[in-house]
Amino acid sequence: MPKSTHKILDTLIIGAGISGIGAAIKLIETGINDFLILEKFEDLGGTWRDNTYPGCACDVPSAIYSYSFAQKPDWSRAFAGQAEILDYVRHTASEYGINPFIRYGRNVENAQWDEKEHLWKVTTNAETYYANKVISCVGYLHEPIIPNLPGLNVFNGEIFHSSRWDHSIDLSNKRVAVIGTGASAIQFVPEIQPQVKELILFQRTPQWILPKPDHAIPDIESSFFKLPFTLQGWRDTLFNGLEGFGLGFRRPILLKGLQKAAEAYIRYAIPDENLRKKVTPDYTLGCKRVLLSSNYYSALNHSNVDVQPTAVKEIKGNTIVGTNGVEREVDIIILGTGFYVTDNPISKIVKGATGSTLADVWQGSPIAYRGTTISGFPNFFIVLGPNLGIGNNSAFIVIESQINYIMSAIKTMRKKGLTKVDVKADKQAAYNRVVQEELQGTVWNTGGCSSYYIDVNGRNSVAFPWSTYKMVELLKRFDIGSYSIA
Ligand code: N01
Repeated sequence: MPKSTHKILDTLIIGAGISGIGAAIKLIETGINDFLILEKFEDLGGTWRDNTYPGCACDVPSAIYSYSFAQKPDWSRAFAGQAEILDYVRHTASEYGINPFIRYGRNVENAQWDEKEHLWKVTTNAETYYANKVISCVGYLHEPIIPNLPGLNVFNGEIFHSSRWDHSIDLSNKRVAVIGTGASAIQFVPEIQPQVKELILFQRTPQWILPKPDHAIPDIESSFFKLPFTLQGWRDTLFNGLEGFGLGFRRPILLKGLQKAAEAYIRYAIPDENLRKKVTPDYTLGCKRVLLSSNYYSALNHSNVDVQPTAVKEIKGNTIVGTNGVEREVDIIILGTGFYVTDNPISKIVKGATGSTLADVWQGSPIAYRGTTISGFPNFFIVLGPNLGIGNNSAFIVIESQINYIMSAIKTMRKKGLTKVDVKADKQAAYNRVVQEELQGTVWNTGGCSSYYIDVNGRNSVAFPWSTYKMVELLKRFDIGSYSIA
């Protein structure tokens, strides 16, 4: 590598959420202290910092919603709330000494690979940084989708997205419309329903929902989990149990029984025949992420709730017009419309060896080798990358598996004195051919729904087609033979 005059870091991490903090902890463990985390906001925590909507909580059991190396025996609930999870992330960052490595208020605007120097030049709104490696930890549920609806930008009332909840707006006695009925909406709808005068839910597609076995965890249970091996044993049990769902996603016939249970739950929870019809999906359970809630359907039964099974056509003044022609005048609109998943904005600013961005190369269909490295983008690692979505288990498992792989790559580079690793295009293509073949029979591809798993080209760029065990195995160690090296 030619000599550069800039201060050069070993690694830059983009994003101080669960992935970024985890990567930093493991870098230090690997003996690398020559790194920084660039965080665009003024606080860490990622999705758990952004999402403060009422009722925001985990839909994965808390016992497995933590790093394997920083387990927490004393969650207050079986499915922890946002504040407790954010506290956990903050506490872990501080316990492992990560805070001094974070540079807040640094929005990455451009990241360019320098083929001569074997360096990434990363430009932010504040400063420019240089590093040999970049680990993107920006997540894929981060950039809110604000739908491009005619009249939305001149709506006369208040409007905000669920992930940017405006707590200064008082919802009491207001006419509130919610657009979107995904994982976020089903959590906040039961919380706001008692406050508002009218709640109009614009539901483009109903979701399959199962009851959520949430409960407060008594002290005695937490004390038990402080005994050696008990928490690990419980984590293993939950992990293996949730893998059963994964098997169903890959062999949809196995989900029939669960779908019957979900149908029975609708019958149990909703007395009104007409409302039942509106909320019953016509696609196979699992095609969209299966949701858990024990209070969403009961909230819909109240007389101040009006479920409109329609997409939204436009906004006229204070009136929302559905594509079915329905018109409802409201004071406030809450967008529960989700995130840019397969068109993550980071792809537009990361430029590889040829100067093309990830977005140029991907053309709407994100693709990576083992979900982590991209040919032509040397020394760039993407956590929660393409085709690693599991939907049935904790995201921590995916994140930690990828961090293992990345740390193994970094150790290999150090051991062999390498300054560049770039996955070979044919290895990347062969891996993804198999991924796509394996996805063919899964519920995500065959279940008859549209979901954020499927990109603009109709390709599934999100789901992982095998078990989580296989993912852990696949990402256990860096396979240098698949890479061009220098
Ligand atoms: O977003 P979504 P979310 N007009 O994409 C609708 C994670 N999460 O924020 O289904 C009208 O699921 C869209 O309709 P349709 C979790 O991974 C985790 O709720 O596309 N409607 C849908 O109903 C989850 O999967 C936790 O037809 C429009 C909704 O908006 C992910 O975040 C908790 C529309 C979007 O649903 C995203 O969840 C919460 C339009 N123009 C969330 N555009 C945990 O507990 C979109 N919609 C860990």
